[in-house]
Amino acid sequence: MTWWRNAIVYQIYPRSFADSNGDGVGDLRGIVEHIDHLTELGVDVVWLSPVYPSPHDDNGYDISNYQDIDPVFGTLDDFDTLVETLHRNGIRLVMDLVVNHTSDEHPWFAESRASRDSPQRDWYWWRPPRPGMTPGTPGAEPTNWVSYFGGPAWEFDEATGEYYLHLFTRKQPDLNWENPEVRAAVHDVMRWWLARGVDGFRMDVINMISKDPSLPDGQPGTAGAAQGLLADGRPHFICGPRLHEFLREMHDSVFARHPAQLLTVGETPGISHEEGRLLTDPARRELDMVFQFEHVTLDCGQTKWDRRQLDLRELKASFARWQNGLGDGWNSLYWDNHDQPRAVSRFGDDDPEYRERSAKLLAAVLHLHRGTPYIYQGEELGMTNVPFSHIDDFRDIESLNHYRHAVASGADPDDVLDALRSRSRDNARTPVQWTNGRHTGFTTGTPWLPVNPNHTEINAADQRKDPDSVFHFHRRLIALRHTESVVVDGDYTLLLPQDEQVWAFTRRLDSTELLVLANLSRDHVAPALDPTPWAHADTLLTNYPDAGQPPSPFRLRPWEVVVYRRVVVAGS
Ligand code: TEU
Repeated sequence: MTWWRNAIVYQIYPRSFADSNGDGVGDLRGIVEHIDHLTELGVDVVWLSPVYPSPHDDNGYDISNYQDIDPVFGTLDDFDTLVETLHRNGIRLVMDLVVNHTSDEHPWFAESRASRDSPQRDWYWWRPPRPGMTPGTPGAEPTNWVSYFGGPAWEFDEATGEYYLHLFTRKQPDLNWENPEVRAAVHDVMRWWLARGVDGFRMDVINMISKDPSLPDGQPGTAGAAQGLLADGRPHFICGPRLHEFLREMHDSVFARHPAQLLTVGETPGISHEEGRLLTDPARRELDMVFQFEHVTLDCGQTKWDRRQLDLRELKASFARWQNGLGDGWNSLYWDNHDQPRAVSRFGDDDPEYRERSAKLLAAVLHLHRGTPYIYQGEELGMTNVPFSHIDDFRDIESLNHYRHAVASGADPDDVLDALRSRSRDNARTPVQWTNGRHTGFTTGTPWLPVNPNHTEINAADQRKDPDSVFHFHRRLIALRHTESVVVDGDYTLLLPQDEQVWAFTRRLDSTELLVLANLSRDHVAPALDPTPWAHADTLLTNYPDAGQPPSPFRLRPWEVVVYRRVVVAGS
């Protein structure tokens, strides 16, 4: 069996994990110092967000050198120590590979922008202004595409009189994967890290590497009211014409030649489960799994800042579609990462009365689906969104740009702040809450982003001592995946798809069947399921202390989750 099928991955966003030298920014030695947190939890893999040299315009997702460590995080020696410490503790390490774009301070881009005749000009997407338009003025961009972080996706370069493409910030120019030299250079980088001992890659926006080379305009009117002349260019760069070819080539020239089995996970916004199947079918030799975004867009309108009430029926249907729609492919399972607001505040209930129960419920529901679960640092503690009060509290470029653009186009600043409070990526980026002490034990200096004031209530030190904590609940879920093959390989069936409060599903492998029942509300509910087959079932896991034998009829208390296991006898 492929090892990652029963593995649990823990994501570390190094800037916010643990600071060993008092400069207020987390670092590699900080991770080594907290290895016991990971081993006690029982995770199998760490995915490390970028630690490469970077101007940090987008917190390291803008890389200026692929083969070194940024001094703010440490040195290559520190990195080797981290790999060695993780491996000694039976934990693998997956690197973040950000190769849709580089930093504009990467030497490749410096060379490319030097002149129109540069031998590396074609490593990036350079285009002249729109004919008849004054270069550098609105509308003169080669296409009308909006950037993910607001404003046009093109930046005018005075010196050479052309624009370059940047789907993200202007300091993140897109590499031109049409050029075989670019692909070979990326493969070299990957081999270099593998030779250093890493166990795989999480590939940033990897489904954007192939663009339609004719670069057509986006459909006018598709980019959200605040964006003026701009439009949504995604149809021309999401899963573009050569994506599968590029991934197959990468697989053959990097992974197929590597002696150990690696883990590759592609970050793939905007894909359907059909595309997910193509990308992860092992026979096609592309990726092991992908991060899809369907479930984290269901509470969004045209953009993530337009909040929409989540309909539980849609969320369940989305999960079920992916569970059953991948054929021989494989799911990754996540609520949280460094780009998403905190799950307990978003899908759970972060009122102190329900916070712990709903954090446990969300964990149980996620981990008991079929796929590889990802835990984002702090999620195992039930960390919540942050009570930001002023725009100066934010650091994330996406949030700051959105505020600027929205307010400039007439939005009420209080409304914009309100949306930022619930959706900003900074919610996920406050320091991991280690203790109830000063700066939550994250740093002896001044943290780059202040800690959430609720660290006095929510912190690792308290939770590790409390067997009933969110932390220990995660530990039990992780152990369950390691010991119960039905969690890994069982068939999945969604029950009660129309229920607006209850999430119910079964997993079945041979004669073992699990029933997961979860109440995503503050009400007492009675799911309309026949309890008879479950009368003699064991209770495997629950977030209420006194849940015993299955009640008949089934009843669930506010935010209760319970997992039953039975042996199926023929005909039952
Ligand atoms: O994210 C890509 C992406 O499309 C989103 O997660 C995006 O950041 C989010 O929708 C914004 O609302 C990846 C990284 O995870 C992210 O941190 C980087 O900023 C981005 O790529 C650019 O490298």
